[in-house]
Amino acid sequence: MIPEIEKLLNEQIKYEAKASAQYLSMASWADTRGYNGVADFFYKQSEEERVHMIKLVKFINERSGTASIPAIEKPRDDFKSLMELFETFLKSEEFVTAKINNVIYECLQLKDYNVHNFMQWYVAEQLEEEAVARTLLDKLKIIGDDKSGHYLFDRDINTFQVAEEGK
Ligand code: OFO
Repeated sequence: MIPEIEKLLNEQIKYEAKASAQYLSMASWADTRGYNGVADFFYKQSEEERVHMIKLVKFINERSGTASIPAIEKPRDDFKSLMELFETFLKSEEFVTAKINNVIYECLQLKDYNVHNFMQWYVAEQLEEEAVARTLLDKLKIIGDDKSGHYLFDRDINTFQVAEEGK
């Protein structure tokens, strides 16, 4: 494996691990405030990010590289509102997308078409996750401070997610 690419993929492991920890923290935040639907949504998201991380670990190791498991800092848990929670979600996804685009850019520079091909799965995944994050944030903007709106958002969020995945 090209050393520069191995380094970038190892950094990507860290970003996926950070996203997984962040979403677990967000799930826990929601769980303790009566937003059980939102909590389930983020428990699932956290699990998905862990899967993304493991996929990278295996890929690096199977291609004669060495995956390095990173230490990660404590995720945020000081959200003031559902809106802030979902703004953080979107920002996190945009950050990961930018990092994935950078890996792809370097793959093309270094002609590593194998890794380039592997990373396409992440590109598709990011597109979907960013779209979900944006849509949910848009819905919260419509709802504003309306408490019954928050109740319905929490009740319906996982139905919505399934519909997005199945579309
Ligand atoms: Fe790993 O899929 Fe989003 O961040």
